[in-house]
Amino acid sequence: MEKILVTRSSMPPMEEYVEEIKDLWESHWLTNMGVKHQRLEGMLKAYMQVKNIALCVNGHMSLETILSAMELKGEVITTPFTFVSTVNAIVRCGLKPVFCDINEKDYTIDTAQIERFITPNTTAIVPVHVYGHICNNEEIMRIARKYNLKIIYDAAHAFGVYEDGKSVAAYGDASIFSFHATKVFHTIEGGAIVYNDTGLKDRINNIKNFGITGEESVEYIGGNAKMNEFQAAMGICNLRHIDEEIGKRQKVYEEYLRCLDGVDDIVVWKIPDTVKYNYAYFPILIKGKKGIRDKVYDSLKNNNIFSRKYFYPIVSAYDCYKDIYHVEDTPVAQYVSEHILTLPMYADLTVEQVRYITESVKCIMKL
Ligand code: T4K
Repeated sequence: MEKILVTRSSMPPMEEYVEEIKDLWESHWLTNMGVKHQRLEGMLKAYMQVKNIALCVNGHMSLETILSAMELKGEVITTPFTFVSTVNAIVRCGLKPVFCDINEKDYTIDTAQIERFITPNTTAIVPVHVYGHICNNEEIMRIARKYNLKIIYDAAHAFGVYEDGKSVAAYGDASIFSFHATKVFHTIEGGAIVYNDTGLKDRINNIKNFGITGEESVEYIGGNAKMNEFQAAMGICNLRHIDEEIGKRQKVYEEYLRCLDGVDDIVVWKIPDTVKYNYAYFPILIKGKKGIRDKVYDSLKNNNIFSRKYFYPIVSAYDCYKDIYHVEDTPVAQYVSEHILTLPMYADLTVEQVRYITESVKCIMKL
């Protein structure tokens, strides 16, 4: 039996990619904001309905770049139920993460609790649209306005998500996206910053290129976060197939729902009627005793099904953070991380595979 991994990168037709990269052999221009980079930026601006975008080498550097371009200082409120990148980027930019708990409904930041973490040192909120579940933007915006805070969304999982016809990329002062190979839309490795303030354009583009502002001038202490031409070419090809990609994922998702309907102790997030989802992940929350999720995870592995515990442990439990933070301070995040399991999800997952996965889950839960 072939291994079923948690995801599998979608590939455009090989001939299409080869055709797309051919002219790079003529131009010899391989990186540093070349023509493919510019073209993909234009295509993404239209697709994501945004006025400003900066492509980056990956999602992580997108977050570091925008945080430094905004010249933030002090404390930033975020959640520990995320990939470690979110928090590492905040810390690496000299900021202090302050952890707010998540809500039980969709695992995004619990907006009812944000205000109690605000101090005179708070300068921003970095909410995470985890799994592509949209945060309560209206409430986050109300709080940010009241306390004069910036909002930078970690939208790594949320490419192609819309609410009431509006792109998720339009929320906040800025959002970052990941275009990693494991994502709904990918550029092999890659990412992007979308942002409202057009005045930040030069600073962002300079910071992603070492802070260089001219042949003999460096105005910022930047890094190297540029997307190269081969990455951009992959993005151009993949973007042509994005509707098909999301459509196929939707079918997988619907099959999962059919197969898991009525199973006791398994909770699946319900897509709100107002949301056009991207079907990025298929997390299930397994209720019951602590340890049941691990039992399902291990047994699935024995059946050659490689689910993942995204996101366990929560970031505050990692060695590099555990002496500063306490997992008990965010009990919902802690509970969810111990009970969540992301089942395999990708466009080419077959109906038979979904049935095999869900039958395996059901059998294990009965034992
Ligand atoms: N913020 C959030 C909330 C994030 O989740 C992430 C990244 C970021 C920020 C940072 O964005 P990037 O800098 O990565 O653009 C994966 C991804 O590497 C990472 O992008 C993602 N989140 C995270 C949730 O998952 P791993 O360590 O779990 O990946 P890995 O190598 O175990 O791969 C998972 C599965 O994907 C494999 O079992 C098979 C499949 N796969 C993997 C690769 C590398 C493919 O099919 N093709 C591939 O090339 O982190």
